[in-house]
Amino acid sequence: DIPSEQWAQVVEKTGGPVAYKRIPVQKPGPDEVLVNIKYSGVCHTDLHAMMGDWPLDTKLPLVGGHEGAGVVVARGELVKDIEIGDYAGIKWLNGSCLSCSYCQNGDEPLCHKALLSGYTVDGTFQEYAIAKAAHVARIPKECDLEAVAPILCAGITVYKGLKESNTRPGQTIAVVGAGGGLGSIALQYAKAMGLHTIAIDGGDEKRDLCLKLGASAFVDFTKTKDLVADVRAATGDGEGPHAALLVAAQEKPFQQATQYLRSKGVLVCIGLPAGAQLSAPVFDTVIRMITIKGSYVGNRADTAEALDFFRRGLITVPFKTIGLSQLQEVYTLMHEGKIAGRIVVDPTK
Ligand code: 8ID
Ligand code: ZN
Repeated sequence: DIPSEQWAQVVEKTGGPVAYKRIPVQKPGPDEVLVNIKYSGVCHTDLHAMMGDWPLDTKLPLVGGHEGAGVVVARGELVKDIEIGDYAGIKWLNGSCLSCSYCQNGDEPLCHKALLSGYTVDGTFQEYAIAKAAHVARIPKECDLEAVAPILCAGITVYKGLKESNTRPGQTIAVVGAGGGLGSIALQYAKAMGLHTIAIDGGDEKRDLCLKLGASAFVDFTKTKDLVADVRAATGDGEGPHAALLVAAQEKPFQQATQYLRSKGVLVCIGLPAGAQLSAPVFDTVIRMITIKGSYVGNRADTAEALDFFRRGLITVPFKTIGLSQLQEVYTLMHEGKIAGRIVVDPTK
């Protein structure tokens, strides 16, 4: 009883808006599964995709979305290791070739043939979505599909970024954009890993959320007179954090973050603001031995590990659920930086 038609949000032209309409339900190919999406998180990447912010074209028309949690309802003939009725998650990495040197080494996000959910293939802002069985996240049955949805991009990405930061328990990491979707979840993973966090974002709603989620300090970028000094002062010895996880969707912090890092600190860049450039003074970067790196989603093992933190109850996702029909309103609020935590959409409403 899979219907032939369904509700979806479709980007018909770059720049938007999204159109809420009926479209056909697709059939999975031999190595694919069809997932009945129960809930999908809305990531800032979905807004970048609609707006054409990046130097990589999307498919058009496009069904966005890449944080989809649901139930497998059909599978291709080659699929043997996931059953009809299993919980499954469709994440940003919809598929990869599995045989190139990147895939062989567990760097599947770097595969040149990677398929991207809600970008180069249709994603999770529809009732039924398709992904390669090899890449579908295996969601444990005891997980609540509504609360787990944001783990499928935000969770995996910040968990991987924290690993890339090379921090150890007891050290301090700054989370830039800490009140947003990725940031609020990053505070949780960092805490579970035994790190102190300095949350950086703007406004009282986000401050209250970050402190509630266990941040040791909050620095308001909209109010501070000297952000670099305030971040440094928030560490015990005034030397600054051992690392910074940069998940903001604006360019400014990419010019600033190395300045408040402690010597030998690591800047992990994750946010992808349109047309942004990184910059840092060469002299200071060299003599203080600063590392600057990028981090891009996660592989299948990172996915399973990030889900296991959630399963163990270590991660509280701050989310609010609304109907998929209201997606354009979510984008408006997101553009204005007004969403604390994550918005989750219900495709049946
Ligand atoms: O794999 C990846 N690298 C990856 C995966 C998923 C998402 C990258 N991303 C990218 C998205 O495309 C987006 O550019 O990470 C960025 C953050 O995604 P999000 O968490 O879904 O966005 P959000 O919920 O809008 O949160 C962004 C937060 O940044 C704050 C905002 O107030 C908001 O809370 N922020 C901004 I905009 N400018 C800031 C600044 N100067 C800032 N916080 C501190 N300082
Ligand atoms: Zn995302």
